[in-house]
Amino acid sequence: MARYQLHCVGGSGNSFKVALFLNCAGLDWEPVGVDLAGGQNRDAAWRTAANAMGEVPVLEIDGRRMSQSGAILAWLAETHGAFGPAGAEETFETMRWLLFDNHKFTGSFALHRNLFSKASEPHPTVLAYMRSRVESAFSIVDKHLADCRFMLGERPTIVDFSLAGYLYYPAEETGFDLAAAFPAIDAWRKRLAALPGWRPPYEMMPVGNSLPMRRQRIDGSGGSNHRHSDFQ
Ligand SMILES: N[C@@H](CCC(=O)N[C@@H](CS)C(=O)NCC(=O)O)C(=O)O
Repeated sequence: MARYQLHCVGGSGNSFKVALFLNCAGLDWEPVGVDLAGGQNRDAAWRTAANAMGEVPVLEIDGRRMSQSGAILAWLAETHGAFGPAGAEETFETMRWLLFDNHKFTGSFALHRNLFSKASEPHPTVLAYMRSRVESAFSIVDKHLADCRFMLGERPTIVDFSLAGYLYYPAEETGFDLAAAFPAIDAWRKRLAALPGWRPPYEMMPVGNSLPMRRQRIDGSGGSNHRHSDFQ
């Protein structure tokens, strides 16, 4: 058994954030699939054993199970002395961006993706509202990245892993052509993808089941979570 178990599903960008750290830091880990589509995370026993918040990712080591990708990333950086902030100023900046990511950047993008490609009948007004939230948050990060290689400067940190969690899923899932709309984000995600250990999310976590895309349900092709990213 690997040292770390990451309870996750391939379609979970929040899980991918943690997988990125584990793989880029060269740690001994394995993905453990969670059946979100089948409601495993709503099961009382799973919540008691794995995460009372009912979410993935959950990182397990020596019987300890941790949730919330931002908290896990901070713990991993501290524990392994890798990809963490250096000094008080960067520690503050790290917290600042992790909160922005969870609330606005990933928060809006992941919800828009669910509505865009998975909800049965997304209301056009709601979809347009979520799209505008994404555009607002992404414009802020795009502007920030126009002047630096990584979010905190010259080297990659957990801030990059957190913000990049959903940026390698195909446009047919997310509804965004990132290369066309946000050139600085596109250039930065390519720099991250060049790091040793980087692999696309469905390759890194070929496990579990998330809700199938609307089209797959209509086609009857089910909820396989073993798709490919179109990012190169
Ligand atoms: N802020 C949390 C968000 C976790 C989250 O939203 N996980 C999703 C998958 S990406 C989930 O488990 N959703 C299941 C549900 O809400 O029922 C984190 O960063 O870990």
